[in-house]
Amino acid sequence: MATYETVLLREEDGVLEIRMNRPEVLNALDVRLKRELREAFQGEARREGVRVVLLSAAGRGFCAGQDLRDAEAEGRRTFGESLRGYYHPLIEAMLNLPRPVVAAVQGVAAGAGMSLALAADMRLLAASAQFVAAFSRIGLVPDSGLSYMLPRLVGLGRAMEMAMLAEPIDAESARSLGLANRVCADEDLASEAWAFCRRLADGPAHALGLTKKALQRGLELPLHEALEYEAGLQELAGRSAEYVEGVRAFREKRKPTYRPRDANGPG
Ligand code: LHQ
Repeated sequence: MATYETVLLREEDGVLEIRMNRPEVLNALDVRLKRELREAFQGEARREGVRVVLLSAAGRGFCAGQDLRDAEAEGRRTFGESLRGYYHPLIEAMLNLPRPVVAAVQGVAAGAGMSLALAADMRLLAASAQFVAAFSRIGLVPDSGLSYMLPRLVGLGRAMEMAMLAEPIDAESARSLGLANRVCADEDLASEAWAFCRRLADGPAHALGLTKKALQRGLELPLHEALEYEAGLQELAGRSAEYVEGVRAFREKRKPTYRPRDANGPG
């Protein structure tokens, strides 16, 4: 497994945890952290054996967005170049990964840090979690996919308010808005997140990858095309060892085992 300076990796039971590790600045995204996150999602997350990815953060905050002090290391790069060089490949790697990505969020997720959390397929929040679409506070516009993901998750009117007023959204409000799948006590976040990810990793990995695609495309396509797209994916899923195992387990009245037992097993 690769080793990085500002990203910690841990892999267990098919779950790869990608942990941002600049707690002293609330995991603000400097060039190195951006590069390492991008590499981890483009490389490590795609390795065989990884069934689920957990994005987490060290310290009291999830991510304070772009490191506003990192201008020097960014050199003469424009905002557009920084976005295209680092943020876009990272966000695309997360959304295009054919595996579930779960974010475990404690404390603040601001600006591009909020975008990162929203690019995960599901979010588990600690009670301390706060989303702040901080861009407008410093005279910027939503970026790193926020304008794409936020209205899809909460609807246009609420997304407008969040992006324009940039008020902090606490964990309970986030849950009622559809931004959180679960909320738990801060001290339980790591164990809850691992238990959640292990459950996903026990599932049919190939089918879950296709499920991610189906739901993403379902938001984009007209009904007829969405139905056709589903049918195409079902043709694939229906030919898999996972389906054979799922139906066999149903008939035998036992829980299916989707994790590969050997190189030829399902998964
Ligand atoms: C930070 C940061 C930070 C550096 C806290 N940078 N050090 C923009 C530009 C270019 C291209 C791409 O995209 C973007 C998108 C964006 O992400 S724009 C939004 C950027 N982020 C922000 O505007 C948030 C700035 N931070 C804050 O407003 C506060 O720090 C929040 C509300 C996040 C947390 O407040 P507190 O809990 O009171 O913590 P704090 O402010 O004391 O921060 C702790 C430390 O972290 C502190 O360091 P220090 O050495 O003074 O103790 C902060 O300076 C540092 N820090 N955010 N983005």
